[in-house]
Amino acid sequence: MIDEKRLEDLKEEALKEIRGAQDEKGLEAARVKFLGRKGELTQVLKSIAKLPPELKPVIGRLANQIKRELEAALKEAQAELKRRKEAFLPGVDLTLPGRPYLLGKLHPITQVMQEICEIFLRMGFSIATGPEIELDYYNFEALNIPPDHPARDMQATFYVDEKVVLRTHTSPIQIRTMEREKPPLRIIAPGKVYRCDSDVTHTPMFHQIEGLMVDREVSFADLKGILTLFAQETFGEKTRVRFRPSYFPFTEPSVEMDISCVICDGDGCRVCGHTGWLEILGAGMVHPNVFRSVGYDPEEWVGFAFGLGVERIAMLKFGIDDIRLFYENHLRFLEQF
Ligand code: 2NL
Repeated sequence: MIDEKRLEDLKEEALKEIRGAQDEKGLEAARVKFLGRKGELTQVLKSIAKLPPELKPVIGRLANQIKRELEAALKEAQAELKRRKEAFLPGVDLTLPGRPYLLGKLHPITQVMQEICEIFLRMGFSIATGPEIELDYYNFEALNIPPDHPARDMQATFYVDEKVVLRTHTSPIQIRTMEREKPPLRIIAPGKVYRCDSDVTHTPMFHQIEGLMVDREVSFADLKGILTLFAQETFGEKTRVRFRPSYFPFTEPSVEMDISCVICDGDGCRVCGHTGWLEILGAGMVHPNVFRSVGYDPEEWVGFAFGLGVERIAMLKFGIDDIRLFYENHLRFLEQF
């Protein structure tokens, strides 16, 4: 005798076979097995007539409901098989998971370089560029660097030949720009520079940003104001600065600018050598001889210039004590920024 339990079991068994069918043949077999002319559910439906009258409505309703459910499951399984067939391309498995999409990011030095450039762009400077392989003239002579100056020493400069060097700073960009354009001028010159030097704080290639402002009335106060703003935008508005007298052949007077230590805020620590201060750039008023070499009249034009090392700023910003980490291409290091 059929009862409700037996019908439910039949339904579960049928659903399992319908949903588990791997192809149309398997699905048709499942249909015949349960819903065919001699199918198991069909048999049940036929036998309802022989049931005692009080059981007929209950079993009959349940059996018909199960029949409808199985028909629906059959239809759904057919549609699924059709979808799978349509998705098939020779040699292509569309059911495989997608490959992970790895996002690249800018190198930390590039990030700091762009950030610094943007600060000066907001202050009205424009970006200038130039060649990395440079004439001795633009790298040294036009910058009032005499032939016996230490910066010309073979130790520091990569020579290509007697007259050609790898630029040791980005100043030649500014010399070329002044040769090309009439004052007033407000430019920054970012780029790669090369020096024969290698230890925890020096790499043979590093990045520099130089700046130059030339006009009829530019003062040392303008230099201090602009560089103070730069320091506060880069290291935070509470940053204090100080200027110490220094020497560069291409500026007079010359200074070096320090900021209050980013680690100890001036109290003194290992990073600032217990002074509370960190040197971050060199600057000064453009030397009259530099103006003469580009054809600007030093009686008419004045200007200030500055130069900074991008790696040094990045090391201070990110708290890194070995410059070489930037160039070893360890993804786990680079991905932190
Ligand atoms: C430093 C010092 C400096 C300049 C760069 C400059 C360029 C021209 C004329 C005059 Cl065309 N000066 N550049 C001036 C002072 C300092 O760099 O220690 N850099 C890392």
